[in-house]
Amino acid sequence: MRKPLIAGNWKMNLTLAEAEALAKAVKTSAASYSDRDVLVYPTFLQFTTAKQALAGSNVSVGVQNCSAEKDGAFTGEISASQARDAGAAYVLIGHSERRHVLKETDVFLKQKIDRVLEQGLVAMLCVGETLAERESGKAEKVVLDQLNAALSHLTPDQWQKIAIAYEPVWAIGTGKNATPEDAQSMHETIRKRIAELNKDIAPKVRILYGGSVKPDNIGALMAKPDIDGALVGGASLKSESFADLIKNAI
Ligand code: G2H
Repeated sequence: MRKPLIAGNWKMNLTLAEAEALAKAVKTSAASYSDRDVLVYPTFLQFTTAKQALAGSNVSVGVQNCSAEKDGAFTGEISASQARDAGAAYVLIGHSERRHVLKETDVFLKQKIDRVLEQGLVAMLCVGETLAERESGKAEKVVLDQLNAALSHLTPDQWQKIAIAYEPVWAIGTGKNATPEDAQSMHETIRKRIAELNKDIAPKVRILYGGSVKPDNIGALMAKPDIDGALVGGASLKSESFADLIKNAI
């Protein structure tokens, strides 16, 4: 019942010309698949170019972040309404690079979720534990605390516009990834918690895995019942590997 979703997080990479070329390649590679959704997150500066290159395709475009505020004097920020105005369908919220490098807090991320939902966009909330948290047996608590803080106040209608990306911090860009069994276990935990909040919505929410996902490991991850897609960084930057990821995501 949940359509697989493969999302490319381009992070702070690519020139404008490279982003345009990659977007055109993604348009071609996604074209033959109607049974899975494809999404890319360019930088703000590349957003419109990528969006135009993807016009008429089945690929959605999102932004990697937005402000917790509605509008006004917030230099360097972009608002959820500006993201919607530019044609974004998704907003990535709380990526671990923002939680850890930029010190974004759960309270702040909840505000961002509210801004995104006010605009009718899909908020993709990233959650995940550090290696120290996993090794001390706190992984589930950390992830559920992040989930509760950002999402436990949502109404049933708002839940329709939520996706979750579980990204263990120790697996991001490191070449290490959680085993499909470890990832499934956390995804199941997340879905159980959503069911406690809203049992009807829990089977419908897409929970993506992220952290060194590659064409050769996506199949085993996606074979697990609660893994509904992948949020891919490094391997989404090369047209051939992202094409293979889309192909193998089933
Ligand atoms: C995790 C992921 C994409 P990578 O950050 O969000 O990146 O696939 O490079 O680990």
